[in-house]
Amino acid sequence: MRLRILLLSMFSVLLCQPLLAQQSPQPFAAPPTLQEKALPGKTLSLAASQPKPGCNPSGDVTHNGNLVTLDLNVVKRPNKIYNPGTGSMDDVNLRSYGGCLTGPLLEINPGNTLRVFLHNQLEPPLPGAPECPDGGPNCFSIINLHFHGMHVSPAGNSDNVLLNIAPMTNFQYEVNVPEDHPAGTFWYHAHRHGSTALQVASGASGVLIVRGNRPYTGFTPGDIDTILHDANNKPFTEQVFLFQQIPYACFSDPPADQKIIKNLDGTWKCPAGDTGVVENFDKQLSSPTVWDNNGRFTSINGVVQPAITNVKAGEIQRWRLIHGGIHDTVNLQIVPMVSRGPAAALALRGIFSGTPAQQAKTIAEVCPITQPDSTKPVELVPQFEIASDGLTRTAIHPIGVAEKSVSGGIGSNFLQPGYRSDVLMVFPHPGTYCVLNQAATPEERANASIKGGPGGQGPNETQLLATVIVKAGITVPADQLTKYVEQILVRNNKNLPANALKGLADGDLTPWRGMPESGPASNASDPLQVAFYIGDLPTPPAEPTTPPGAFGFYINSKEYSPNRIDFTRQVGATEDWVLTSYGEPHIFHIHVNPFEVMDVTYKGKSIYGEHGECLVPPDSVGLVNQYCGMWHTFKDTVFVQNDYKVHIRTTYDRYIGEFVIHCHILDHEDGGMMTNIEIVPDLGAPGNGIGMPEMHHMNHNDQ
Ligand SMILES: [Cu+2]
Repeated sequence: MRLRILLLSMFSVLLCQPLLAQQSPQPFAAPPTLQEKALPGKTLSLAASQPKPGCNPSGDVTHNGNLVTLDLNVVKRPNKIYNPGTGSMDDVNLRSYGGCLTGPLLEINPGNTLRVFLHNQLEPPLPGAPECPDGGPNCFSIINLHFHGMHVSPAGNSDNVLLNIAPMTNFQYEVNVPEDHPAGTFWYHAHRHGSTALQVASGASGVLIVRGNRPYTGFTPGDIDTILHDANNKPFTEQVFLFQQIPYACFSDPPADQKIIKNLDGTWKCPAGDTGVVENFDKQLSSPTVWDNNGRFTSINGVVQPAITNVKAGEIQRWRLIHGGIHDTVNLQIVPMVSRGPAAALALRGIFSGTPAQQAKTIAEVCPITQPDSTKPVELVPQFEIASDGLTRTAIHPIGVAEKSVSGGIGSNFLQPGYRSDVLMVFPHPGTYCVLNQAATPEERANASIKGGPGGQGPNETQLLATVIVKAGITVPADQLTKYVEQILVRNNKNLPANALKGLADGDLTPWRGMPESGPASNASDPLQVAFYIGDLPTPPAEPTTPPGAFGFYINSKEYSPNRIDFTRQVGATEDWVLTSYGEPHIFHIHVNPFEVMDVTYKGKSIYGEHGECLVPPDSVGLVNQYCGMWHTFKDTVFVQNDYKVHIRTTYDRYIGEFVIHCHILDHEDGGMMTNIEIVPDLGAPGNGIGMPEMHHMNHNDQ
């Protein structure tokens, strides 16, 4: 009996420890920024020359007219990540641009030249480390820089992901952002084939914002930035959310027999004094369920489960959401917290403890999907999406409201790795809200069974991403939020041309649309195909052979070869593509030019009605098909669910050169799910219009 009491008291001490450890929430932090450096002969203001609070990235920035010059150091540096599972700050040592948990926030304007002196200060591999052949997950100290979603040249020292910047070397990038580049939310990340997933998972990514001040004149499209302000022309408060899923682990000695140290429940453990790292592709990244089971938490700008406190009820804010993870869906929903039950007292203050599994119970109690004592679904806080993948939509797309606006839409904001979503947020009343990564049913998981299913709709347990503690302000009835946002936009933009103002009153954003509607495609009757498949050749639906063909990560039955160009297309052409996955979903991403989602079909039938309304009914937990709301939107990254066909149209605008198409599940990319595309001046001319007659060295196509 005495033993039992002793055990019980020990147990309760253990249970209470995380609660004792944390008395205040993790504060929300914007991404770090580079220190401004003075131009020669100039001095900076005192404020600009002071080091900023928080992490200061290794590097600096100068502005000189249209030239933005960065010194950016790629380093592996010690850091700390909050772990609610233990209530402690875990020591980590990770690779990133600048050495903070995320790369510095970069802000540029259309017409800027972005000159980046990239200093790769990662240490070369130790003697005896594996060689670095082409492809394969290796060479973790070789890096480069990709400007995801940017419409810039892929050639030379611009957005060229075929570059290898070796350890302890420097490289000068020069990216000319055209005058007519749309304003929006983009990002940059490591993209050296073979080390992409490991480096991005380690934190080698950052947010790139293009800010525009071009007003809509009645003739030329304007920048959405010009209408997002209060009555005094002060821009709406902005919050940047770079979601990262850093799978740091501690390994048992000796290194030759590396095993991840785990708790009894299988989650990963870093004993006191140990340092978490991201070094082992197979053990930390490549399993489809590794992120679900490792007990790690999605971070936002490097902070786990931050509390956002600078929000007032009724205030419109612009949230820039960027999925910088490598593999797993973030199914973003925002729900008001229920202020009863034993867990509520701390939760209302933004304090959550425990492993993801322990937290799932708390979340079910304080942020339930149904209203207390009812089966009625909880009222979500709407996310008014104004741009997807950085490009302004034709209309405000309300996510999470049942009422109809111009484009309609309910449910979740499904963020897949690589996606961006710019949303206007209004919290209807003061109080605490949960920003959730909502769970999906097993059939809806990213890696659905061979039989298919909706797939890619969220984690297996609901996770808390952040809390929002909303101060008193203007209380808005929940069912009037859409009208409220539209009316404020109209009220604060009275100088707009009459037609634009009239449309804005119904959420129409056409005057600020990021891309013009595509023209007709030259190959509409015979579209290009991208078919993703992991498995033994041949790619289904072809009959399997005996013995089976080679196993691999395939696009159109081929694994990546740097020596092969699979698509050679004509600059200026507009063409259709059809994207499919077999067996499990993949994520299509193409560099340089965005594409327009023309249609999504399921078993040969469009999921859209005549005006883009979604014909697919919501499922049992209120999630809707993630393609709802994509009709005729421009994107650069799109989820390709097995059993669905995604029909896209793109124009190879302006730029020639070689770049890539790949799966944005980045461990798939490293595994071989990537292909080269080359845009040439003239498909009908000798050498495709490149080089001189008799010149052979331009062509490395070994097909
Ligand atoms: Cu994939």
